[in-house]
Amino acid sequence: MSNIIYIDGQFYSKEDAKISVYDHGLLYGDGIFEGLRIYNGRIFKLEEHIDRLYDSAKSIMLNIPMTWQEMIDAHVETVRRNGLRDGYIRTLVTRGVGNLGIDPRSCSKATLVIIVDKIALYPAELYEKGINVVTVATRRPAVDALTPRVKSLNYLNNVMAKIEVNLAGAQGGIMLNHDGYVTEGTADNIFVIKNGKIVTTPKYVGILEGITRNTIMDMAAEYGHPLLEEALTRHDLFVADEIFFTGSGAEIIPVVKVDGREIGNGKPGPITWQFINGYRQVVNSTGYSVFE
Ligand code: PXG
Repeated sequence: MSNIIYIDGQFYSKEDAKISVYDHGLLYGDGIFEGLRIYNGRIFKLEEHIDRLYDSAKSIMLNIPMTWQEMIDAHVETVRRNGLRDGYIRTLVTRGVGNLGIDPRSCSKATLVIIVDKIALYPAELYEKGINVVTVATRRPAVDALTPRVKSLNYLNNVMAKIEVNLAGAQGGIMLNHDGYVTEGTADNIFVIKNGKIVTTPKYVGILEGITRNTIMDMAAEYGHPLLEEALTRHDLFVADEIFFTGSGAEIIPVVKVDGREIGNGKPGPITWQFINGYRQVVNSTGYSVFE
Protein backbone atom coordinates (compact mmCIF):
# COMPACT_ATOMS: atom_id res chain seq x y z
CA MET A 1 0.00 0.00 0.00
CA SER A 2 1.35 3.38 -0.96
CA ASN A 3 1.08 6.12 1.64
CA ILE A 4 -1.17 9.07 1.04
CA ILE A 5 0.51 12.30 2.05
CA TYR A 6 -1.13 15.63 2.76
CA ILE A 7 0.54 18.80 1.49
CA ASP A 8 -1.27 22.13 1.83
CA GLY A 9 -4.77 20.76 1.42
CA GLN A 10 -4.02 18.22 -1.35
CA PHE A 11 -3.30 14.50 -1.16
CA TYR A 12 -0.39 12.86 -3.00
CA SER A 13 1.17 9.44 -3.33
CA LYS A 14 4.57 9.04 -1.63
CA GLU A 15 6.29 9.31 -5.03
CA ASP A 16 4.53 12.57 -5.91
CA ALA A 17 4.72 14.20 -2.46
CA LYS A 18 7.36 16.89 -3.00
CA ILE A 19 8.13 20.38 -1.74
CA SER A 20 10.29 23.17 -3.16
CA VAL A 21 14.06 23.35 -2.62
CA TYR A 22 13.41 27.03 -1.81
CA ASP A 23 11.35 26.04 1.22
CA HIS A 24 13.05 27.47 4.31
CA GLY A 25 12.30 24.24 6.14
CA LEU A 26 14.94 22.67 3.91
CA LEU A 27 17.23 25.71 3.52
CA TYR A 28 17.42 26.56 7.24
CA GLY A 29 15.51 23.95 9.22
CA ASP A 30 13.10 26.82 9.73
CA GLY A 31 9.93 25.08 10.83
CA ILE A 32 8.40 22.80 13.41
CA PHE A 33 7.09 19.27 13.62
CA GLU A 34 5.14 16.72 15.63
CA GLY A 35 5.25 12.95 15.88
CA LEU A 36 2.01 11.21 16.88
CA ARG A 37 0.82 7.64 17.17
CA ILE A 38 -2.32 5.89 16.01
CA TYR A 39 -3.44 2.98 18.18
CA ASN A 40 -6.50 0.87 17.51
CA GLY A 41 -7.93 3.38 15.01
CA ARG A 42 -7.52 6.32 17.38
CA ILE A 43 -4.99 9.15 17.31
CA PHE A 44 -3.38 9.28 20.73
CA LYS A 45 -3.30 12.70 22.45
CA LEU A 46 -4.16 14.46 19.19
CA GLU A 47 -5.29 17.70 20.86
CA GLU A 48 -2.16 17.84 23.04
CA HIS A 49 0.12 17.41 20.00
CA ILE A 50 -1.75 20.09 18.05
CA ASP A 51 -1.56 22.43 21.07
CA ARG A 52 2.21 21.89 21.21
CA LEU A 53 2.46 22.48 17.46
CA TYR A 54 0.71 25.85 17.81
CA ASP A 55 2.89 26.72 20.84
CA SER A 56 6.06 25.94 18.84
CA ALA A 57 4.70 28.07 15.97
CA LYS A 58 3.92 31.00 18.25
CA SER A 59 7.36 30.87 19.83
CA ILE A 60 9.15 31.12 16.45
CA MET A 61 6.58 33.58 15.01
CA LEU A 62 5.40 31.14 12.38
CA ASN A 63 1.86 31.73 11.21
CA ILE A 64 0.02 28.45 10.66
CA PRO A 65 -2.48 29.24 7.89
CA MET A 66 -5.40 27.30 9.36
CA THR A 67 -7.43 27.12 12.54
CA TRP A 68 -6.80 24.61 15.31
CA GLN A 69 -9.97 22.71 14.35
CA GLU A 70 -8.99 22.62 10.66
CA MET A 71 -5.62 21.18 11.76
CA ILE A 72 -7.40 18.46 13.77
CA ASP A 73 -9.65 17.69 10.77
CA ALA A 74 -6.66 17.52 8.38
CA HIS A 75 -5.03 14.90 10.63
CA VAL A 76 -8.19 12.83 10.93
CA GLU A 77 -8.81 12.95 7.17
CA THR A 78 -5.21 11.98 6.32
CA VAL A 79 -5.29 9.01 8.70
CA ARG A 80 -8.70 7.97 7.33
CA ARG A 81 -7.48 8.05 3.74
CA ASN A 82 -4.47 5.93 4.69
CA GLY A 83 -6.73 3.39 6.41
CA LEU A 84 -4.09 2.75 9.04
CA ARG A 85 -5.38 1.64 12.46
CA ASP A 86 -1.91 1.45 14.03
CA GLY A 87 0.87 3.71 12.89
CA TYR A 88 2.67 6.98 13.12
CA ILE A 89 1.93 10.53 11.99
CA ARG A 90 4.66 13.04 11.18
CA THR A 91 3.39 16.59 10.87
CA LEU A 92 5.63 19.37 9.55
CA VAL A 93 4.98 23.07 9.29
CA THR A 94 7.77 24.86 7.47
CA ARG A 95 8.27 28.59 7.05
CA GLY A 96 7.40 28.01 3.40
CA VAL A 97 8.92 28.95 0.07
CA GLY A 98 11.09 32.09 0.07
CA ASN A 99 14.29 33.40 -1.41
CA LEU A 100 17.83 32.31 -0.48
CA GLY A 101 18.23 34.74 2.43
CA ILE A 102 17.32 33.72 5.99
CA ASP A 103 14.79 36.52 6.38
CA PRO A 104 11.47 34.74 7.01
CA ARG A 105 9.61 37.74 5.56
CA SER A 106 10.38 36.37 2.08
CA CYS A 107 8.18 33.34 2.87
CA SER A 108 4.61 34.35 2.23
CA LYS A 109 2.88 31.18 3.43
CA ALA A 110 3.81 28.24 5.67
CA THR A 111 3.83 24.73 4.18
CA LEU A 112 1.91 21.97 6.01
CA VAL A 113 2.82 18.33 5.45
CA ILE A 114 1.17 15.33 7.15
CA ILE A 115 2.76 11.92 6.62
CA VAL A 116 1.10 8.74 7.85
CA ASP A 117 3.25 5.63 7.95
CA LYS A 118 4.37 2.65 10.02
CA ILE A 119 7.02 3.28 12.60
CA ALA A 120 10.22 1.34 13.24
CA LEU A 121 10.53 0.93 17.00
CA TYR A 122 13.42 -0.53 18.88
CA PRO A 123 13.54 -4.32 18.39
CA ALA A 124 10.86 -5.95 20.60
CA GLU A 125 13.42 -7.75 22.77
CA LEU A 126 14.89 -4.44 23.98
CA TYR A 127 11.57 -3.56 25.63
CA GLU A 128 12.00 -6.73 27.68
CA LYS A 129 15.73 -6.48 28.31
CA GLY A 130 16.25 -2.72 28.42
CA ILE A 131 18.86 -0.63 26.62
CA ASN A 132 22.46 0.34 27.24
CA VAL A 133 22.96 4.12 27.09
CA VAL A 134 25.85 6.57 27.24
CA THR A 135 26.00 10.23 28.13
CA VAL A 136 27.23 12.14 25.09
CA ALA A 137 29.61 15.09 24.73
CA THR A 138 27.13 17.05 22.60
CA ARG A 139 25.29 19.40 24.98
CA ARG A 140 21.59 20.25 24.71
CA PRO A 141 21.36 23.95 23.75
CA ALA A 142 20.78 26.47 26.53
CA VAL A 143 17.18 27.60 26.88
CA ASP A 144 18.28 31.09 25.79
CA ALA A 145 20.15 29.76 22.72
CA LEU A 146 17.60 27.53 20.99
CA THR A 147 15.02 26.35 23.46
CA PRO A 148 14.36 22.59 23.33
CA ARG A 149 10.73 23.46 24.20
CA VAL A 150 10.25 24.26 20.49
CA LYS A 151 10.01 21.05 18.47
CA SER A 152 11.86 22.62 15.57
CA LEU A 153 12.94 21.10 12.27
CA ASN A 154 16.53 21.84 13.29
CA TYR A 155 17.46 18.51 14.89
CA LEU A 156 21.19 18.58 14.18
CA ASN A 157 21.90 18.75 17.92
CA ASN A 158 20.07 15.45 18.42
CA VAL A 159 21.53 13.91 15.27
CA MET A 160 25.07 14.72 16.48
CA ALA A 161 24.23 13.06 19.78
CA LYS A 162 22.85 10.00 17.96
CA ILE A 163 26.09 9.71 15.96
CA GLU A 164 27.98 9.56 19.28
CA VAL A 165 25.63 6.84 20.50
CA ASN A 166 26.29 4.84 17.34
CA LEU A 167 30.06 5.29 17.62
CA ALA A 168 29.89 4.07 21.22
CA GLY A 169 27.98 0.96 20.12
CA ALA A 170 25.21 1.87 22.57
CA GLN A 171 21.45 1.84 22.01
CA GLY A 172 20.58 5.21 23.48
CA GLY A 173 22.10 8.49 24.60
CA ILE A 174 21.60 10.99 27.39
CA MET A 175 22.30 14.66 26.77
CA LEU A 176 23.49 17.07 29.50
CA ASN A 177 23.13 20.83 29.55
CA HIS A 178 26.08 23.24 29.89
CA ASP A 179 25.93 22.99 33.70
CA GLY A 180 26.28 19.21 33.52
CA TYR A 181 22.67 18.45 34.44
CA VAL A 182 20.78 15.66 32.70
CA THR A 183 18.30 16.97 30.14
CA GLU A 184 16.82 14.12 28.07
CA GLY A 185 17.57 11.37 25.60
CA THR A 186 18.29 12.08 21.93
CA ALA A 187 14.53 11.96 21.22
CA ASP A 188 13.01 10.90 24.54
CA ASN A 189 12.40 12.20 28.05
CA ILE A 190 13.91 10.46 31.06
CA PHE A 191 12.51 9.15 34.35
CA VAL A 192 14.67 7.99 37.27
CA ILE A 193 13.43 5.94 40.24
CA LYS A 194 15.21 5.74 43.59
CA ASN A 195 13.70 4.29 46.77
CA GLY A 196 10.19 4.38 45.31
CA LYS A 197 10.44 8.08 44.39
CA ILE A 198 10.16 9.01 40.71
CA VAL A 199 12.11 11.96 39.39
CA THR A 200 12.03 13.54 35.95
CA THR A 201 13.92 16.49 34.54
CA PRO A 202 12.32 19.89 35.06
CA LYS A 203 11.60 22.01 31.97
CA TYR A 204 14.08 24.74 32.96
CA VAL A 205 17.14 22.52 32.39
CA GLY A 206 16.25 22.46 28.68
CA ILE A 207 13.97 19.68 27.43
CA LEU A 208 11.09 19.10 25.11
CA GLU A 209 7.95 18.86 27.24
CA GLY A 210 7.00 15.41 26.02
CA ILE A 211 3.39 14.36 25.67
CA THR A 212 4.39 10.87 26.84
CA ARG A 213 6.20 12.49 29.81
CA ASN A 214 2.98 14.24 30.77
CA THR A 215 1.02 10.99 30.40
CA ILE A 216 3.47 9.23 32.74
CA MET A 217 3.13 12.06 35.27
CA ASP A 218 -0.67 11.63 35.22
CA MET A 219 -0.31 7.86 35.60
CA ALA A 220 2.11 8.26 38.55
CA ALA A 221 -0.46 10.44 40.32
CA GLU A 222 -3.13 7.81 39.65
CA TYR A 223 -0.90 5.01 40.99
CA GLY A 224 -0.03 7.08 44.08
CA HIS A 225 3.71 7.19 43.29
CA PRO A 226 5.52 10.30 44.52
CA LEU A 227 6.90 12.17 41.50
CA LEU A 228 9.15 15.20 41.49
CA GLU A 229 10.71 17.37 38.81
CA GLU A 230 14.32 17.78 39.94
CA ALA A 231 17.62 18.54 38.22
CA LEU A 232 19.60 15.31 37.97
CA THR A 233 23.33 14.64 37.58
CA ARG A 234 25.08 11.62 36.09
CA HIS A 235 25.60 10.41 39.68
CA ASP A 236 21.83 10.28 40.19
CA LEU A 237 21.62 8.04 37.13
CA PHE A 238 24.44 5.72 38.23
CA VAL A 239 22.85 5.06 41.64
CA ALA A 240 19.24 4.82 40.43
CA ASP A 241 17.11 1.70 41.04
CA GLU A 242 15.32 2.08 37.69
CA ILE A 243 15.49 4.38 34.67
CA PHE A 244 13.27 4.60 31.60
CA PHE A 245 12.89 6.77 28.51
CA THR A 246 9.56 8.01 27.16
CA GLY A 247 8.50 9.22 23.74
CA SER A 248 5.68 8.85 21.25
CA GLY A 249 7.99 6.79 19.02
CA ALA A 250 9.84 4.72 21.63
CA GLU A 251 6.89 4.62 24.08
CA ILE A 252 8.44 3.44 27.38
CA ILE A 253 11.81 1.78 27.14
CA PRO A 254 13.79 0.59 30.17
CA VAL A 255 17.41 1.76 30.55
CA VAL A 256 19.56 -0.88 32.25
CA LYS A 257 23.08 0.50 31.83
CA VAL A 258 24.46 4.06 31.86
CA ASP A 259 28.13 4.69 31.00
CA GLY A 260 29.01 1.13 31.97
CA ARG A 261 27.19 1.25 35.34
CA GLU A 262 24.45 -1.32 35.73
CA ILE A 263 21.15 0.26 36.84
CA GLY A 264 19.57 -1.58 39.77
CA ASN A 265 20.09 -5.29 39.12
CA GLY A 266 20.58 -4.70 35.38
CA LYS A 267 17.00 -5.66 34.53
CA PRO A 268 13.88 -3.53 34.02
CA GLY A 269 12.37 -2.92 37.48
CA PRO A 270 8.82 -3.32 38.85
CA ILE A 271 7.77 0.35 38.59
CA THR A 272 9.01 0.50 34.99
CA TRP A 273 6.93 -2.61 34.21
CA GLN A 274 3.89 -1.07 35.87
CA PHE A 275 4.20 1.96 33.56
CA ILE A 276 4.86 -0.15 30.44
CA ASN A 277 1.73 -2.23 31.09
CA GLY A 278 -0.35 0.77 32.17
CA TYR A 279 0.71 2.79 29.12
CA ARG A 280 -0.42 -0.03 26.83
CA GLN A 281 -3.87 0.13 28.41
CA VAL A 282 -4.05 3.93 28.16
CA VAL A 283 -3.06 4.06 24.47
CA ASN A 284 -5.49 1.32 23.55
CA SER A 285 -8.46 2.76 25.41
CA THR A 286 -8.22 6.51 24.72
CA GLY A 287 -7.64 8.77 21.73
CA TYR A 288 -9.39 10.62 18.93
CA SER A 289 -11.53 8.21 16.92
CA VAL A 290 -10.82 8.26 13.19
CA PHE A 291 -12.93 5.50 11.68
CA GLU A 292 -16.21 5.55 13.63
N1 PXG B 1 12.57 14.85 23.62
C1 PXG B 1 12.88 15.04 22.31
C2 PXG B 1 14.09 15.82 21.98
C3 PXG B 1 12.05 14.52 21.31
O1 PXG B 1 12.35 14.71 20.01
C4 PXG B 1 10.62 13.59 23.04
C5 PXG B 1 11.47 14.15 23.97
C6 PXG B 1 9.41 12.86 23.50
O2 PXG B 1 8.26 13.66 23.28
P1 PXG B 1 6.81 13.03 23.08
O3 PXG B 1 5.92 14.19 22.99
O4 PXG B 1 6.87 12.21 21.83
O5 PXG B 1 6.56 12.19 24.29
C7 PXG B 1 10.89 13.79 21.66
C8 PXG B 1 10.00 13.26 20.59
C9 PXG B 1 12.35 9.17 16.46
C10 PXG B 1 11.72 10.45 16.88
O6 PXG B 1 12.64 9.01 15.26
C11 PXG B 1 11.35 10.67 18.20
C12 PXG B 1 10.83 11.91 18.58
C13 PXG B 1 10.68 12.87 17.64
C14 PXG B 1 11.04 12.61 16.34
C15 PXG B 1 11.55 11.41 15.95
O7 PXG B 1 12.59 8.31 17.32
N2 PXG B 1 10.55 12.10 19.94
